[in-house]
Amino acid sequence: MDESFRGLLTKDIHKSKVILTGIPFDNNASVGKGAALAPQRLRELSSHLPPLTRAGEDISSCKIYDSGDICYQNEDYEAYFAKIEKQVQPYLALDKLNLFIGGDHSIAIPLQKAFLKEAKRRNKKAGIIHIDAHPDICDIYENNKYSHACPIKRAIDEGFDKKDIVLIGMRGFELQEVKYFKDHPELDVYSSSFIQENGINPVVEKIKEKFTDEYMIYLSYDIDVNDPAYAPGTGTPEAFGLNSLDVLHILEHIFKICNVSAMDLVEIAPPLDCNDITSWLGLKTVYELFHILNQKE
Ligand SMILES: [Mn+2]
Repeated sequence: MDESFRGLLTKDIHKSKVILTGIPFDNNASVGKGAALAPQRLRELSSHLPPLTRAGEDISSCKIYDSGDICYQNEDYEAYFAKIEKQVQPYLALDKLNLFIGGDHSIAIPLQKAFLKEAKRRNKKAGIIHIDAHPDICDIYENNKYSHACPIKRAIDEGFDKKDIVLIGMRGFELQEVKYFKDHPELDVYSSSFIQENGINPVVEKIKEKFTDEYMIYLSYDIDVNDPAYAPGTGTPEAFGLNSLDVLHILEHIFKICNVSAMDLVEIAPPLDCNDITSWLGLKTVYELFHILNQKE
């Protein structure tokens, strides 16, 4: 196997624009498992990928520092998440894009906690843009408060302001989540049907208006926001989703508008995939975003 991230890797963290960390953990996925294998599979596939965008733009000046994986060693979830939080904290303190490859969505729990701490240290407001078929705002799911159905609720418990959270692509809910939205209209929630009917512009305008320069953004990208036709390799496929170009365009706008200092890419499950379609989608999407990063300088 050739080198991963062809032409993009650097061993010098200070020369990097992106710090990549794998979090191979899927114990908190409720239906299909397999997301723990995504960091390895994406690295493998990346060795076949030239450093170019879909328009042929050269992204090779976007250097990536690969910090490796934070592995689960059968400790309890609280201890594992504390370990993640501790290990990523110094990376978040650097002025880079931190890209975390999961893993199921529960890995966002310690990441968002560490991110909030870093935002406070920088005297910035912390926002979350959650792009997913599911709101993940359950207080507890299958008796597990660390379930992949809970990270947005945990983020609110940690101190994120509800009005600083935007949920995009929603279409699969639990009853308790529908009730939570009724009780908390300050949360911005965009369904996949809304985007299908109105296009992405109203969402982009809202993000522009809400997330001014005083914010730093945690962007959470669950691959299942894409329709299962585009992303079949995921544990909780949800019908009636967005097409992959609409999702990419939303992400590109977010990168242009906001200071995205941390991003996760979660719920890609290679064992459930078909010809690596879903892994390729995730990988090629982040390459497009690296190009936006290059343009921002
Ligand atoms: Mn989801």
